[in-house]
Amino acid sequence: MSIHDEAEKIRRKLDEENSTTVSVALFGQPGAGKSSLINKIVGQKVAEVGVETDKTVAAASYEAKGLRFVDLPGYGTKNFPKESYFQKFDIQQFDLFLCVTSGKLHQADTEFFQELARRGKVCIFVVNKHDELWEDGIAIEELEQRKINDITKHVGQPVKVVFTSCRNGTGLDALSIEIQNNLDGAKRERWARGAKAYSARFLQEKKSACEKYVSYAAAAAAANGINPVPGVDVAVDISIIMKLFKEIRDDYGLTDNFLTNLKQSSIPVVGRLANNVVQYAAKEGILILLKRFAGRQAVKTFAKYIPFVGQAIAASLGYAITSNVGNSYLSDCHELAEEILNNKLGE
Ligand SMILES: Nc1nc2c(ncn2[C@@H]2O[C@H](COP(=O)(O)OP(=O)(O)O)[C@@H](O)[C@H]2O)c(=O)[nH]1
Ligand SMILES: [Mg+2]
Repeated sequence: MSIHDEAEKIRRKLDEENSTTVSVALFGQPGAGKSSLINKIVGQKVAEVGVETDKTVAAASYEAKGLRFVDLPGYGTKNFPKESYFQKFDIQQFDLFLCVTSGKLHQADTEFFQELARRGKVCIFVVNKHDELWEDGIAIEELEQRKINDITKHVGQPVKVVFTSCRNGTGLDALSIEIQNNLDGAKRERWARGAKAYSARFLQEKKSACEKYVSYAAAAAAANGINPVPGVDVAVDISIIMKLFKEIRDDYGLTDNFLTNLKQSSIPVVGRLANNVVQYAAKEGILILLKRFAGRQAVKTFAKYIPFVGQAIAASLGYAITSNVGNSYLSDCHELAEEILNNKLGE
């Protein structure tokens, strides 16, 4: 394939990647914690907590970082009769469902679940407010088992149950991993990139997914290069790199405000990494990185990505430099996120 064809292909691939979304629908009784969970999963306050969406006409929809969450209104209510519910909310389109409960499972939730199961849809049961699960003299494991038994009895089949607490963070990592395990291909990677990491393991998944995305963007930046970058003997599209860097920051939850605070951290490594992440975000910073990697003798090649980016592009100097630049930025963001996790630094 010629470099021209490969360039066209990689641009399409990048567009495709950018338009991949994971859509998750949540249902369950008002007050169970659906909005709180959405916010915890994306690591951003996108949904308003403590407001009932049951009475509204439309399902509340939130989108962030390629993840779409829809808070479904009550099933089989006066406003939303069962007969028209699946069509009205286009239930077939969702990748996955979360049945969120905190107290007892309601009849409407059971019925909705059974309809989903009939249509082969994946539904995870989330028992939220785990922090409130307590009874004098009864072990937590026993209380959890009772919940599981109660759900199994209602729905009439074994189902996946995850216990969570938005208050103390219990189970948020397990939930995110369970969701990811029920997705495939590009959606799996989208999830790893967009969802907030609550463990080192998930951070690692995030990094792998970002690495692949870096290879696409770097290839597109190399293929799109029109004007040579001053001081660097190669033509690359800096705007693509700038956009890539912003996406990496978003994927790691590194907002401008958060970074400003982190720069002042009393932990030296945090301050240094936050400084890098901010400095290299600007065009001048990207030029510094480009020059740094262009000057290197041995440029690392990323053999495992050749099938994705194409032979000719992968062999080009532009790609070697842009992928090094992208991975260097990714490394800084990743290390910073590890420090944030280890030191429990919140925004
Ligand atoms: N103790 C406790 N309270 C929670 C938890 N999750 C949500 N809440 C509270 O439960 C109430 C309802 O939460 P919300 O997310 O609005 O529920 P929704 O109606 O299902 O969207 C709010 O006051 C939340 O602060 C949790 O894990 N533990
Ligand atoms: Mg809500």
